[in-house]
Amino acid sequence: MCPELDAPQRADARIGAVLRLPARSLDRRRFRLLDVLPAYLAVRLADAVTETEREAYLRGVYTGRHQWTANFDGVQSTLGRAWYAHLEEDRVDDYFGGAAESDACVERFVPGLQAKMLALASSLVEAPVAQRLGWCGPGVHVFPAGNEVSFTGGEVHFDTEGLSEEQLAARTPALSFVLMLEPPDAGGGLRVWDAMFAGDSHPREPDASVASATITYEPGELVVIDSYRLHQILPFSGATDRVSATMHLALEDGQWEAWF
Ligand SMILES: O=C(O)CCC(=O)C(=O)O
Ligand SMILES: [Fe+2]
Repeated sequence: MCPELDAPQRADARIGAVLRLPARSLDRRRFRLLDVLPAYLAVRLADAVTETEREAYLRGVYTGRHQWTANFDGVQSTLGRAWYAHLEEDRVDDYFGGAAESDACVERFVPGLQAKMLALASSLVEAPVAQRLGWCGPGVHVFPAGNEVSFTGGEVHFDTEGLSEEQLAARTPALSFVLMLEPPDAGGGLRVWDAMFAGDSHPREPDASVASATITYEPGELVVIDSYRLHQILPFSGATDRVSATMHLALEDGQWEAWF
């Protein structure tokens, strides 16, 4: 294995930097995600989808624009429904009531994307991955150019919203996957910190003594982080929306399950 490392922004990082691998290392089984992830802030898999696939997915996302779900007064939209957004907006009934339609919509406009995300995850965790029963499967985030998230960046957060109190207490293994379909013109990377969930769901940005790294996404790249790791989408500029497919995973009773 010949890992390519993105250096952390402090030399004394307790854990390593970001591990960056070409997609072929997946085929060749030259690394095991679950073994290496604890030692890194994130794992990046370059060219996780072909350029042809990426372009087709992206086109489909925009063809389905009239079916996007607007969240948080339109600062972001999704194709398919995102659990954390519905939870925070008190729209849990819409999430579950609309789950089948959400999946149908993603499959209609971006055929094969959900299966691709599940297959990539399954390949990486080296086990079957099933969609969480009754929940929405993988979906797409659109953060529009020239809108709030582009100016301020996203919230500093953990991806713990889809985990029950029991799962949180047990620190059930949980992973977040982001497949970048279209990065913005500049900025819009993912900042990841050497800081893990410790019970506070509304964390502040750590001070500079906490090591962090910034992932500047390449088109077609898949990024995996531990869902308990602190992270934030950074501000971005230019006229291009930030479009990414997202999926969360948790290991429940020995079975990996996925949702958006
Ligand atoms: O799009 C990204 O880079 C991360 C998205 C994210 O943090 C989330 O969906 O929870
Ligand atoms: Fe997140």
